Amino acid sequence: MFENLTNKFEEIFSSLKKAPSLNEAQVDEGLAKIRLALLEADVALSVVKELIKNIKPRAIGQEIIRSTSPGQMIVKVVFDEVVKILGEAKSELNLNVVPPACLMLVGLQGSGKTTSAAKIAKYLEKKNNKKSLLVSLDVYRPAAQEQLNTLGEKNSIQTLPIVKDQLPIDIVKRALSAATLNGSDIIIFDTAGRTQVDLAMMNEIKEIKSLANPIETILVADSLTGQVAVNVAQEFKKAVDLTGIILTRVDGDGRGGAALSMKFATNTPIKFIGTGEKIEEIDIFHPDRIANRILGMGDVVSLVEKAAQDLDEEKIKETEKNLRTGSFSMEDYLSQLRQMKKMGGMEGVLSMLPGVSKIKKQMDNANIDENIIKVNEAIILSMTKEERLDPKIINGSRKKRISGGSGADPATINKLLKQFKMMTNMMKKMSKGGHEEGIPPEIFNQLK
Ligand SMILES: Nc1nc2c(ncn2[C@@H]2O[C@H](COP(=O)(O)OP(=O)(O)O)[C@@H](O)[C@H]2O)c(=O)[nH]1
Ligand SMILES: [Mg+2]
Repeated sequence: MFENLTNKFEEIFSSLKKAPSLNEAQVDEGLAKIRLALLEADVALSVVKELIKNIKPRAIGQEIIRSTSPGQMIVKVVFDEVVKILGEAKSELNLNVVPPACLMLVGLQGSGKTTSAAKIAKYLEKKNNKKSLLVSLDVYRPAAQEQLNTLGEKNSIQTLPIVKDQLPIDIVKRALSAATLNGSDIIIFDTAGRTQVDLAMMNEIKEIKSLANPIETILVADSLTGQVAVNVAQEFKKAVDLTGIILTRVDGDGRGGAALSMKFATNTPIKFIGTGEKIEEIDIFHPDRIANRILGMGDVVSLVEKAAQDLDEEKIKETEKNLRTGSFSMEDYLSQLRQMKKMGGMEGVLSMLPGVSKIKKQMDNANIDENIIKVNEAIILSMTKEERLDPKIINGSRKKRISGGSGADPATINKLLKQFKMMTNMMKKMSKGGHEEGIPPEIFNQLK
């Protein structure tokens, strides 16, 4: 997520931070680099201008140039201004209405409306204990209605049964009475999309909107399309007055242009981000956490929250302790691999750690993905207790036995042993000199 932009910010900040003092020309040079990085990330020009305009007077202010750690203070200024551009506070769904509260999702074809409809229903069930009814109004694309209903059934969310050849308006009427009858708190309308914004599409949305009277009209936009997503949002905003935006495919978006531009360019808050194809891969949009990620400071709060939600805290504490005391073994590695699997693999964990782009590259080279996690699990399970505690003793004949037990070839076992070594070295380094890796000690301690 946003790794291209993050890498550039890390570079710019690290050279600013190195300088013991900064003069105005150096600050200007840093700002020029920031400007370029933002433009290359496909951030809207109006947003880049606004950011630089707000950062500049603060960055060249006397308090910074004269301070003892000018680079550090500039980072803080940039962070503050990015948070402002992103919208300052998180923006929740408005459900403050006599039920059923209608939410209407609009957007281009393939932007992720259907997936997001199911994600939101699940999210509201988990977080707010609300029962949703999923309703597809996409009568144009073949099997679109079935797609939503299948998703609903798979995830135990109520869906409106499909009546063949019914028009969207009639489906809305049926949904409203069905929701009242079965006591749904929320109706989520998944509307049809087009490949581009057109008049017929807008007219249909307006008609549906005036009948369903939704409390939230939410645009689902694909962050991978960058400024196109922003332009689409502006058009929808004009035509149907959006109350919020869901930005999807943020998981694959290295640039972050849409995320950074959306709020400022459309004056509409991003309410959620989609971070994967799975039903639970949706997050509230927290401007401060996103700014942390973009600026390479890591989304530690989300990481900790996620850890608390998904993971076995005792196990983590034990692993952390072993890590610090240098007795980190294959057993710990195995438990860590399992925790990682729960958290959506390496990618999920690493993308949230601060200063992590360097490490992540190493990991990419080591080719760690979820499949490999499974294979590694099998290999470790085929080791004896002795071997797990002290992998150094694994010689040729032991390798052969492990290979037989796990089904993995010796080369894969070697790779795991090498990875393990690399990982323990890296962790030793991080636990000693976390600060050098870009992790402030107070944050690093939270992770322990
Ligand atoms: N990686 C990723 N894929 C997504 C996300 N949201 C949706 N998708 C995928 O995008 C494709 C189109 O989504 P769909 O909901 O059918 O789009 P719709 O045409 O707007 O209803 C599907 O393959 C989804 O799995 C997301 O946040 N991340
Ligand atoms: Mg759809």
